[in-house]
Amino acid sequence: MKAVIFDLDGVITDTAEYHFQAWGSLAAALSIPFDREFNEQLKGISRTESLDKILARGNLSNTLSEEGKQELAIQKNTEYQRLISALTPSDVLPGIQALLKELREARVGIALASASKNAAFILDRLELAHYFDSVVDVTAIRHGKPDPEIFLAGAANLGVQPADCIGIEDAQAGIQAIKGAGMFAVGVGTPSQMQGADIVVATTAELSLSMLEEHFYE
Ligand code: B16
Ligand code: MG
Repeated sequence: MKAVIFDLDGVITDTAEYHFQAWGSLAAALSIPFDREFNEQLKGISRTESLDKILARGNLSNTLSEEGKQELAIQKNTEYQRLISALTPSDVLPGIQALLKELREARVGIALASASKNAAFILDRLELAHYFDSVVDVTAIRHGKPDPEIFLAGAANLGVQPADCIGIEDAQAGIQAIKGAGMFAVGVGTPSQMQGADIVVATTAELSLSMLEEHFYE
C-alpha cells in the first residue's frame, strides 16, 4: 500500500449538510420540493449535474437557458461559500487528522479526489492542506464520478500504481470510481449504500493505518 486517496465531503468533513442547505434555499426559491432523501443522490456528483437533477424534479429542465442555469449554479455556490467560510479544524470528522498524521509518518502518499471546486479552500479552513501531496484539479477532469478518472489522476500525481492505492469514499458513485480505477475501496456508511466496496466502516473513527493495512493485505 503506497497511497491513500481521499474523498472530501463525507470523509474528511461533513460539507454535505451545507450543500443540502444551499441547494434547499435555491429549490425553495424555485418552488421545487427538496428533502434529505433526494439530497443523497447529489453526493459526489458535480454542481452542474446536481442542478440538472433538481431542475428535472421541478420539471424546469427545458424552461431555462444555459445562462439561466449557470446563474442558478452561481447563486447556490455563493450561499454554499458563505456557509463553509465558518468551517474550523473542529469540523474535521473523527479519526481523520490522526490517520493523516500516521500516513505521513509512514511515508504513505496522500491525495484528494474531490468533485468540489471548493476543495482547496475547505482543506485550508480545516488546516489540513499540509498533509496532502496532491489535490486533484477537478477543473481538468473530463468525466466525474462514477468514472474512475479523478482517482486515476490522484495516483498519477503521486507516481504510484492504482493497485497500490486505497480510495476512501462515502458515496456510491465514488465507490464505483475507485473500483473502476482498480484500487482497494473503503466505504464510509452502511453496506447497502456502499455496494462494491472492499470494506465498509460505519464512521471515520474506525479508520487507522493499521486497520487499512490489515484489510489491504488480507
Ligand atoms: P462544488 P466530494 C462533492 O464533494 C459533493 O459530494 C457534491 O455534493 C458536490 O455537488 C460536489 O462535490 C461539487 O461541489 O459545488 O463545491 O464544486 O464528495 O467529491 O468531495
Ligand atoms: Mg463524498
